[in-house]
Amino acid sequence: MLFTTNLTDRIRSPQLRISERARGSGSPSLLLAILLILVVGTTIFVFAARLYPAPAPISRDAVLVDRQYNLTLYIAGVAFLLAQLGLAYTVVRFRDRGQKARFLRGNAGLEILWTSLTLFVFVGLGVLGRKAWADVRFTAPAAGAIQIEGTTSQFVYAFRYPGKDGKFGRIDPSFVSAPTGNPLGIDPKDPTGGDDIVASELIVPVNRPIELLLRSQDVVHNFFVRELRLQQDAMPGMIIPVHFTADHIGQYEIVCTQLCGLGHSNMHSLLRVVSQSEFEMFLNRQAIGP
Ligand SMILES: [Cu+2]
Repeated sequence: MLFTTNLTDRIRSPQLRISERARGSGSPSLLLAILLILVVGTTIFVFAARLYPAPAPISRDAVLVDRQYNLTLYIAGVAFLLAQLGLAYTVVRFRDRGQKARFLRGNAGLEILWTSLTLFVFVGLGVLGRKAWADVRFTAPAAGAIQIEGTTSQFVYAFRYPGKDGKFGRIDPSFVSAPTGNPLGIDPKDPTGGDDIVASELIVPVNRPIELLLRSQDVVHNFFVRELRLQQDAMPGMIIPVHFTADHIGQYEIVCTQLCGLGHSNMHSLLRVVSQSEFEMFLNRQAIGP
């Protein structure tokens, strides 16, 4: 009974409540501020020290993508730094000292300021980035681009070159038969398909524009080459063109970045950027046949 009376008295007395809270510790707010500073410091260190650098770019568009990525990273980095340090300062500065909390109705001017600032930054970055992204998709490839068709299926890539006539043969799903050497279903009666070359790796000459026509035979797959900074889904029923010009001879991995089934993790191929003469040798070798 005594306990109940005491408790009621304490709740009723605001002075008592405030003085009790004043005895609270300031350490949780300090700890939170230190934790925030540590998280910010570690994050900035990881990016600034370039602990996980991307492989060197091998096309002009890849350089544009890197430039855009860095710009976005710097702007987002500054916003992240200011927001987190502001938060750390606020939790310490306005920690509970037993004072009465003040209610603020908000500040319309400030709301308008940071909303329009955010809008400006996002739209601005989008407009600036349109070149890096849209250049390989919505513009025509340079004149004289070599057309290569890239077909994805569970869990392989097949690349088709049009052969000497420069024309791809007609494709019909009813002719698809990997065991008989026709994985893409090229119509045997179409004369333009007789010289088509099908390879499991993408071989391209250096410094020549390539137009890659992406298709899929079954589910959504993806064509991703890190060094080209080019990543594009392949959709069943669609032909999606992308183009690139690789300016460094070498071998680069092509991976599928869509979870396309149980064998997804094994779905990869190679992009071989070779000299013009090596490319011609490859075409001639394939044209003669096995
Ligand atoms: Cu796939």
